[in-house]
Parts: sequence; structure tokens; C-alpha cells
Amino acid sequence: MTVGVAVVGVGPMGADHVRRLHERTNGALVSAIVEPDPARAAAVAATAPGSAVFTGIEQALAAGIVDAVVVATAGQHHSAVLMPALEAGLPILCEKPLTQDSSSSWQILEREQQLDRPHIQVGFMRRFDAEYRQLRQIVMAGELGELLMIHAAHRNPAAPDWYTQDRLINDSVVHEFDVLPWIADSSIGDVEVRYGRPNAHSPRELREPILVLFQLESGVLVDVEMNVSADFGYQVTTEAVFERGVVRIGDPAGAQVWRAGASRRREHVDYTTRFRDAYDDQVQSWIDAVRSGALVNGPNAWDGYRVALACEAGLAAMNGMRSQVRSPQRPAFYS
Ligand code: ISE
Repeated sequence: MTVGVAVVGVGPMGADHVRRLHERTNGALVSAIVEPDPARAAAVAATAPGSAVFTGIEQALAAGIVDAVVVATAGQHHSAVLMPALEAGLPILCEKPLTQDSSSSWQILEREQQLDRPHIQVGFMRRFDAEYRQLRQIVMAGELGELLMIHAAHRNPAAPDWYTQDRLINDSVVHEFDVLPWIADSSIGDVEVRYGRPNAHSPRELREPILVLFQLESGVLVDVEMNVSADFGYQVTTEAVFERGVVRIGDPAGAQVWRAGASRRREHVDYTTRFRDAYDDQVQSWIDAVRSGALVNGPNAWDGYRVALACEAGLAAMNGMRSQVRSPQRPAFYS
């Protein structure tokens, strides 16, 4: 069976998914592109010949050509796409965040639980990155003793126009709130935010870089430098400190060239290249899960909800409060 996928929202992320599904994913085709901007829709549809263009998810679903849905609109529009897709009983890969806050995420969980099993996978693609996976394995195997601390850096070259202060948490640190507890196999207890010296090159309305500190229930202490005006390139690194060693991941691969008294290695400039393999593996394994009937093979809506709770604590922490992350009971549906 070839899975006909509707990609909803074809900004940079959605357009990247369309290309990936069309060019590099086995067992899938882009059957529908849902996008209200006609020029953007036409430009992206041209990269996936055979796809039909719609302005709303309901029309695409009514056309009877959609087996699965990728949600790549801005986060505040996710609920409006997730609800009809769940209503139609379709498998969904939803870009992060699941929704814009925990109460709307909870509504999604309630609706999803009316189905026979989880249908939503959340696009926390870092869980498919080979180095994060290796680090998790080292933690799980205990080969370096217990994990004690994690130092992470998440640096973007520059913030886009639409980037606002809350996005430091909801759009960017959201990844660390998912992947670092996953690596450490422990939930976030509380969150604190400290501000660095302001970067004169940051957009005026942004107060950053920030240092996000969180303690996991296991006691592991995590610090994340979130910096969206790093200028030199796109860099996401993690250094994990164990009882008997240190593991560092995320440094650029490829040739290191020594020349004229200096050594040089290329750095990434955006996430689509830094995490290209992780995105490809995520989408391929989701399509495989859809074809096998498993529907989800990766972080699910419950994970998305837990991260939404962490983001709320992170937003409160940006206002100076050290904030506890609520830890509700996981419904049996997600176990
Ligand atoms: C963006 O939305 C992403 O998901 C990137 O991975 C992240 O590095 C960036 O900060 C976000 O704005």
C-alpha cells in the first residue's frame, strides 16, 4: 500500500516535508497540499507532481485521497487541523509543538482517546538523530555509571521576523524539553531561567540569550543555552557528564581542514540540514508504522502534552519564577 499523505501548511517546514515524502520516502506519495496562500501552494505542489491543492483540511479529507496527515502549520493552528483528522480516524504526524498550550493539548488527548489506539506522532525529530540515540543507549546501558549533569547549547544564527520572546521556549527549548528527559529517562521536575548579557545584535524585542536550568526527577541537572542570535551558524550540542566519563554529541561532521595556520570545519546554518537525516528517518519510520498498522513509532501525543506542561513552566520561569512542572497520571491508553 502506498500511503497518500496530505501535508497541511507548506511554509519552510511543510515544503521540506513535501520534498522528503516525494523524493526520499518509500511507500508514500504526497496526495494533497493544504495551504491558504495560493502562490505558495502552487510553488510547493510543483515539487510533488500529482498532488492536489486545497485551501482547507476539510476539503482535502472530503476528496477521499488522504490516508495520513502531516501537520506543519504554525503551532497555534494545529488543533484546527488535528481535530478533523482525528475525526476521520487518520494517522497523523504533527510538527512540534502538539498545540500552543497544555489545555488545548489535553483536548486533543481526550479526542484521540475515543479512537482505538494512539494516532498522533509528534515531530520531535531529534529522537531519530543517530547521536542522540547513541547517547540514550549509553545512559540506559549504564556503561559510564550514572548520568549526573547535561550541558546543552541550542544556537541559531538569527531569529526570523515572527520570532517572539515566548518562542524561545515554545519553539526552540521545546526540543530540549522533549529529548533530554528522553535521553535521561526521567521527567522534568522544575524549571528556572536566567538571562545572559543582552546581545546588541538580537532583535530589540527579544531578551536573550537565556540559560534554562531544569532538574530531572532522577536528580540530573540540565542547563541549556538558548541563543537565537549566534550569527556564525546553527549549532546544537549536548555534553552529558557521567560518574566515569563524558559524552559530547552534535559537533559538525566532515573534513577538518588545516591551512595557513588555522583549522576549519563547516558548520550548519539551519535545522533542515543539521537534522536532515533525523527528519528523513522520522518520516520513513512513521510511514512504515502507518503501513504496518502500528500508526505511531516515536513520541506520541502524551509526550507532546508533557512537553506543553514543561513549556508552561518555562514561560513562567522567564518571568523570574522557578516553576514546578505538573506531572499528571498517564492514561493507560498511552502506556
Ligand atoms: C525551529 O522551529 C526549530 O524547530 C529548530 O529546530 C530550532 O532550532 C529553532 O530554534 C526553532 O525556531
